Amino acid sequence: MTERSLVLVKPDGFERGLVGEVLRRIEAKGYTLVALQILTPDRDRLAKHYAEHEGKPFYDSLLEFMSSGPVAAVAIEGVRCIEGFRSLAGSTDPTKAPPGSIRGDLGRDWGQGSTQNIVHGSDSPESAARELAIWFPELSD
Ligand code: DAT
Ligand code: MG
Repeated sequence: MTERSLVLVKPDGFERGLVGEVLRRIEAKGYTLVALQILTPDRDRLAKHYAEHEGKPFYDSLLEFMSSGPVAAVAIEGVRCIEGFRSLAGSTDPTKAPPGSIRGDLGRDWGQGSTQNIVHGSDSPESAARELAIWFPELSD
């Protein structure tokens, strides 16, 4: 079934000029780009986006990092693209993420307070719907 997912190229990826590389991998996989926006997210938006992590030790530094500069927010579409993009991204810790994945090929641990790992991808259909409404309200019915 065709579905949509939210991808973010985080400030570390944007600063390193990796937006094109991430989009290239999404398109090479065969997913469609539905919407794309460059913006520096404010803390209100990030608090909504990362509500599940509120209260965790890395939460404050995560919001600090994510609001530190421009990100590319991308709505993608394709059959099983939620699961598929998570696979393209690789696991959360870029040191352990497998080579071949975005995080495994392009990310590393910089020793910061929150893990910097190039990309975000929605982790379930429920998360995708919730997150797309936060970043692309105009796409919602
Ligand atoms: P993912 O981005 O793989 O879905 P997540 O939702 O568990 O991972 O966490 C959101 C982001 O928060 C993650 O991309 C990097 C950061 N993070 C997660 N766990 C962390 C930890 N234990 N220490 C530092 N940063 C962490
Ligand atoms: Mg997550």
